[in-house]
Amino acid sequence: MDPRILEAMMPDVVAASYFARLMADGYCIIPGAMDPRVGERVNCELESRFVQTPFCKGAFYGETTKRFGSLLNRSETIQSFVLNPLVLKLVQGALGPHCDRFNLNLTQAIEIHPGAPAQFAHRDQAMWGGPKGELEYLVNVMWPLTPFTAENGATVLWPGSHREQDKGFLPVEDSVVAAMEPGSVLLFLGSTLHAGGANRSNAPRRGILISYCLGWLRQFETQMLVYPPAVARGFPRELAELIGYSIHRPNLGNYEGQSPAVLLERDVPDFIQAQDALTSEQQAMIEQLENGGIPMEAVRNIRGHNAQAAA
Ligand SMILES: O=C(O)CCC(=O)C(=O)O
Repeated sequence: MDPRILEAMMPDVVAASYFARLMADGYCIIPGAMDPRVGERVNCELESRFVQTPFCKGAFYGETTKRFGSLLNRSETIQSFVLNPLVLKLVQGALGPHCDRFNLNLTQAIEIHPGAPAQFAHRDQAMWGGPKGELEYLVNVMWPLTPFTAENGATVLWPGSHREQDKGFLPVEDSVVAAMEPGSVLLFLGSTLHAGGANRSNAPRRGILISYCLGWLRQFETQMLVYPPAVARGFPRELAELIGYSIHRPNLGNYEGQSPAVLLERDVPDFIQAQDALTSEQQAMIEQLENGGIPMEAVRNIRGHNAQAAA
């Protein structure tokens, strides 16, 4: 059966099954997640940018690869990748327990050219200096625009490496190749060791990488500069919120004490009323306090400070 029909019939069962694989192996591939014609359209929309973009500089990106970001500025069709409901459900499952909301971390087109060597194996969560192994920071989503094969540089992953954070390198023999066709999608955790593969074929490998991170982290690609209010105003609300036009409770990322979504309104008022955006637990605590219910120590961390710092 067409995977998209199965998903339409039993969305929760399908999501639960892929989520279990993602968390057990550190990655999962969903065949037939998107009509491949959507990918073909994106490929055409990005064609001239692929051609005109210079090769990257530096050993990590790889000097026989091309990359460019800001994809929502370059193709309206990309919105259907970024907002894919099944993907968002899996991302919510992985990141939801560690944040009030998750954000778009980057959109990046990657073209690996013939002759490119394999990339250094790495974990994308290395960008952030917090503790590793206790929480997931990021989910990566790779949508192939050309077939991904072992010969042409398909992403290589180390299954289970998200449980071995102390190991920077693992034997190549333990890796798997994410071979897939356009229309399929690969999801992998920010804690999973992976790399772009070597391209030993005679044609470039193209893919679109979209990643989502915890809503309280600095994003890899500075989304609100890439999509300033004049641009984000034209996006669906859900997309604008993912970019960062939203509050991460309590009160993080505000503009004049309100959600930066206020900047998407046609007339932004000169005087803006600062407004609490608290978690439901904090709100309940305050209500209890107002009703004379609980001692002051219990609300010391109301701004997200720890109790000692706030004392
Ligand atoms: O192109 C790929 O398959 C993976 C790229 C990657 O892991 C990266 O650039 O961080």
